[in-house]
Amino acid sequence: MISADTDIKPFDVTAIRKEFPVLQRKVKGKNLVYFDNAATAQKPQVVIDALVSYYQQFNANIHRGIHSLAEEATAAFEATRDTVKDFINAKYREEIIFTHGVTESINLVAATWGRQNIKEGDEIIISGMEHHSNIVPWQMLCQEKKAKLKIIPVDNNGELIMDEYEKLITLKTKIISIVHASNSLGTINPVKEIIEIAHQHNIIVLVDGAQSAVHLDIDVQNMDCDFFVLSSHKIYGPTGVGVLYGKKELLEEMPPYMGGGEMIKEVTFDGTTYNDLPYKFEAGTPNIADTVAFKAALDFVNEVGKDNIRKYEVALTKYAMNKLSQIEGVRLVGAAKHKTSVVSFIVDGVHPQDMGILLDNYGIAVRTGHHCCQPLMNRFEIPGTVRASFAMYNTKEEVDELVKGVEKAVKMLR
Ligand code: 7TS
Repeated sequence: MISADTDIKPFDVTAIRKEFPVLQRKVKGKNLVYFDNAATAQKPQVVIDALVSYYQQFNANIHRGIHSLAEEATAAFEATRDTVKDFINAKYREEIIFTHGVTESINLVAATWGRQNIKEGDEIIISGMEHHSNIVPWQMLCQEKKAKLKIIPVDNNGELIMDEYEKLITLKTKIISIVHASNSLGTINPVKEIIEIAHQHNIIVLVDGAQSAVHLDIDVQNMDCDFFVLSSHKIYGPTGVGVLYGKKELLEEMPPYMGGGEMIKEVTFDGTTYNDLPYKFEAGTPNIADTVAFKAALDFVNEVGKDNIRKYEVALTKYAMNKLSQIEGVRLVGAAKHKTSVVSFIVDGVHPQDMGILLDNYGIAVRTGHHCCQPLMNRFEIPGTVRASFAMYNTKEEVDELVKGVEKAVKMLR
């Protein structure tokens, strides 16, 4: 779906950039440098076109209508399910549940599988580098069930201490919910090893793929995770769409999350029978337009090639880490061996927020603060970091702009 006049292979960042209209804009009179991709990625024209064309040409509610528009909308919506299935290599299409995002997907599992299976005294393991959305739902469940939340510690490089992980497991451990790639440090966790160990103890594992699905090849069958969650908006797709992948046998045993239309087979005042997967978990009218457009984003990523993207992003990240670490007073946070394209840093004597405001004056968008990982920031005894996170359309020249901006800010603020 990349326009024919752009030569994309081998990886051509100039051509890629032309596909993202927002990159043409100025901020504070400067060319936009968008380094907040871990929060949300920008959208290529094909995604915007897919969104507009849905509303212009075949807007209709899905699954229920027999008229042409309803059939077309249903086909487009369900086509995204097939594309997601292939994107993460799920075995069955009914293992793909559409949600509003990672946050809802995790809450769904905690509220359904969790309520059904967690009893007083049971234990849930997460890690010290989780996003709040993979902490709070489990805390809420633990509070309700009088269960215990245990935390895999993080070392000074920002990697999980795997020996400690094994020690946390007991006969009471029921589920491990773990982030695949950290949003604040970029650390890629050894999820396959974590899952293998968990399964030896009959413990199921949820993998938070919010940050990994866009950068890494995801094969849920090979990984053997029990649940995998992702958000469209971090993979160049629209906001408001997410995925819960779950192994079919688990999803079938789980009670529904929300009640309403679509998730039922038959309703009488005496009782209700629930729909088959995946619809049992998709009550109400879903976010049809954004789900339809999500397919265009996945097709786009597949066309550019995840391998190509990853190689490029890794090189850019190394370049940025090298340049930033040479600035006096700059300290990189997180030195994991395997990382996504996230560079987090602090500057002696400069509050991350002040740095963020100054960089915005140069047109550079970074994220500052705790990145919804307050416990991790506490672990490093810092209030937060400045985070630059790279996508396929970022360039070396943009990194140079960031380095110049940080140097200027350091001089001004210290
Ligand atoms: N888990 C991780 C690892 C994340 O990075 C995020 C969002 C979420 C869960 C929640 O995803 P959502 O799509 O439901 O919001 N992370 C970020 C971030 O790093 N900056 O803004 C949002």
